[in-house]
Amino acid sequence: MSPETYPFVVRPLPYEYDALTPVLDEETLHVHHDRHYKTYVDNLNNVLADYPEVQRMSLEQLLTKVEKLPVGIRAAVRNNAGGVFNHALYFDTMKESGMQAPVGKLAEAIVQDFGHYANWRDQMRQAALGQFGSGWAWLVSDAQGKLIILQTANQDVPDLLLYTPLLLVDVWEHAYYLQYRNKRADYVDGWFGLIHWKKAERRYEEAIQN
Ligand code: MN3
Repeated sequence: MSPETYPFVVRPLPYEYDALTPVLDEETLHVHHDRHYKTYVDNLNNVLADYPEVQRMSLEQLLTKVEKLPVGIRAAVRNNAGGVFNHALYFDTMKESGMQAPVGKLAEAIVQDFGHYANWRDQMRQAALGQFGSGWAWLVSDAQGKLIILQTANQDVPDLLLYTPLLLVDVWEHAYYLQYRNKRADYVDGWFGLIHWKKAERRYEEAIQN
């Protein structure tokens, strides 16, 4: 993530709206990206509009330096900056289906920490399906390169001072309901085939270098 600051902008999808079919159809991507994600960007900018001293903070700083925020906007910043961060990364770490397996050092780490890709997939799936209500399931790395699966509720992010997010799956109903109705499992199973493993690998390499 580049250190962008206010006013935050909607990042265009790095692929066409029909690129993720049939797992995610065009309508789902338009509604999710153009409306839901955009709303978090707009709301975050609105929240920060009257706080010039906060406008110099990056997205990561807004999410990690809560004590620097005026008390009255902390909850709104947490929810909307989280929504911006999570959605930008979610859309960026998917691609048209093709390569289905992890690569490089990340592939090695998955074997080391989970025994086998299939075990990792099972645990990631359980995290996504087991997240009660709206939220996210994450694969993150700590600074030593240990991989951890996490869940967060709503638009919360993992502790970015401890972890580098590598992958995440949005399990808010808005991510899948148009297409899958209540079948979250079918959506999550499809998501595994959209993972942009090269980008996840790049993020992992950065995580262990820093
Ligand atoms: Mn979403």
